[in-house]
Amino acid sequence: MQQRISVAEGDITRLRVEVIVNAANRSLMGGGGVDGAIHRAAGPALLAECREIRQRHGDCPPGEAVITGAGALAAKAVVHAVGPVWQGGGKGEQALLASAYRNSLQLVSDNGFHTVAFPAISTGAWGYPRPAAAEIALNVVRHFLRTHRLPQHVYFVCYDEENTRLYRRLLAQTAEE
Ligand code: AR6
Repeated sequence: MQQRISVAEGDITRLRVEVIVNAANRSLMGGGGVDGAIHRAAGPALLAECREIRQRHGDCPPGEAVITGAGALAAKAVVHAVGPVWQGGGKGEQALLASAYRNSLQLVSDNGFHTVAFPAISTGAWGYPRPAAAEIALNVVRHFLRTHRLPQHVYFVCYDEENTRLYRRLLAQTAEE
């Protein structure tokens, strides 16, 4: 199991994987942070696809995810996952964050993709405490990999050293359990 999860540091748009997960908002119309970086690198085709999905299905609520092509990115697809805004922990944030990861993995699996990269959803502009978010991300991914053939490899992409250390430590700790 261990070899199916990796931690990488840097810009998620540069990673060579089949699917890149975006930390989107319910409008799917782009934004700052990793969302901005992905839309900038993917170009207008990605936004056009998101707009079409929104016109057909409306907003994407927290905990949900949708899949599109990847525009100019080297990846084959982008999963736009909407995490919760952190409001102190009493508004179902844990379940919503877990659901955002789970639904993203399900889309990757259903579409036959082997490799996927996640950013640390909700931990930037939306203020989710990093250690708690990392623990949820890792638990959901581990459970999903145990019960599904695909994806074969999941990358957690950290944008800074602090988060990289956090994920590496957690990965090592839980591997021993
Ligand atoms: N590659 C990997 N990780 C990144 C990158 C990158 N290029 N850029 C930032 N991060 P955030 P959220 C990290 O704020 O908290 C947007 O405006 C960042 O350091 O991107 O889910 C959306 O449109 C942090 O650890 O997403 C929404 O409105 C993590 O990605 C809102 O922000 C997530 O930070 C979503 O907020």
